[in-house]
Amino acid sequence: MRWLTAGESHGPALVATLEGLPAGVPITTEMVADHLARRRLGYGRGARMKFERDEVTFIGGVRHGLTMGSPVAIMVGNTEWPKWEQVMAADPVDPEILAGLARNAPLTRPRPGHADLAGMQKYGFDEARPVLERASARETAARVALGAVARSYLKETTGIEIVSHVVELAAAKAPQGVYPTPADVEKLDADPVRCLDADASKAMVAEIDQAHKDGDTLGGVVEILAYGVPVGLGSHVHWDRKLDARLAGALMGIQAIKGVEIGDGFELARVPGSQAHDEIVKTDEGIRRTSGRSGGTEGGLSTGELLRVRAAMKPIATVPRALQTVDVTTGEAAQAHHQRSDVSAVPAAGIVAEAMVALVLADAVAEKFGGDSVTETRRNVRSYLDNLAIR
Ligand code: EPS
Repeated sequence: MRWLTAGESHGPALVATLEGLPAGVPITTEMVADHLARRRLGYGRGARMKFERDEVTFIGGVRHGLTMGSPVAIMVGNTEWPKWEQVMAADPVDPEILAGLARNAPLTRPRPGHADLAGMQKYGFDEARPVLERASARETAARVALGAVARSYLKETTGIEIVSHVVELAAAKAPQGVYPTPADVEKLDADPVRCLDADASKAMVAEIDQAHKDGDTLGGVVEILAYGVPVGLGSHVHWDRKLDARLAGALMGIQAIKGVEIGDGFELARVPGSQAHDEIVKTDEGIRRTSGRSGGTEGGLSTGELLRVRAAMKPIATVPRALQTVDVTTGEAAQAHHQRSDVSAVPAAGIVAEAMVALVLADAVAEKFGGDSVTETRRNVRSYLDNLAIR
């Protein structure tokens, strides 16, 4: 399976394509729109989330609610586009018109923590607009659109279901070891910070309120759980086939993510081996593990237990209480540019992380089970599981 996105934050639309899906995956505009709406939720988002809408259009690959086996292409329109039509026009615009537009003022004071400075240096721009337009987390809307397709494929072929929740927001933490299930998703989506624990949720909201007052921004940690992952996705035989490596790379590829853990991750480095692994026992349901510390992968293979990964998001780089920088036109010390920003986008990052996990698992399922129709893939999955020699 291969996928790509294109489009800028203030461009006309984002586009995303996914190639390698079988025929017969149920997907509709409404299913994609529902996931995009989930991504816009979350206490602490900025003004743009309130007035902008994501407009979903299928361009290819789907007919009457089912994929056809051809590449799926989805467009997510930016309703803000009319305001940016000249600033972000693909074709040249009269420089006099551009000079009169406040929106087009050159962004020469790069924000620490954003791609602005290194991007300008690398690509030879004298201002940050062409860098920040693509570095922006707006692009994650395209990934969530594809993630909606990937999760439908997973559910149809293997029954895999993905859930995420916010476990830390700045200093506020949810109790450890509580894993929401698909039955909790509605409740999670209704919570302002997508946290299952009511007290922790209140503490997270309070953190955001305080940061808003202080002109600051906040990061946090999201946890993603995948239920129903069969044993044997990924492989131990080569580094780039390891499922945990693929998950870590995909999650690290989300804007502002600075750390990824599989299962208990860093905590496992602090305990002896006798307390770090998941012991293997024979139960009435077959061979199982006594705990889930590994996060459901061993040696780069899925174990068939609950898949659990975490991603740490740094605070948003557009800090209202602007940070120290250098104006690249004058070389003088300056304050980083700031117009508006989110205080925190951690709840949204959880939805994006779900999409990335769905895309990685979809790729691993397609690789393991193949199939050109959902029926064929499902048959292959069943045959594999029914014929496992050790179980
Ligand atoms: C973003 C900055 C903000 C967010 C944007 C991501 O946009 P602006 O600079 O126009 O206020 O609103 O996120 C989205 C538009 C979105 O759909 O998630 C950034 O710098 O990453």
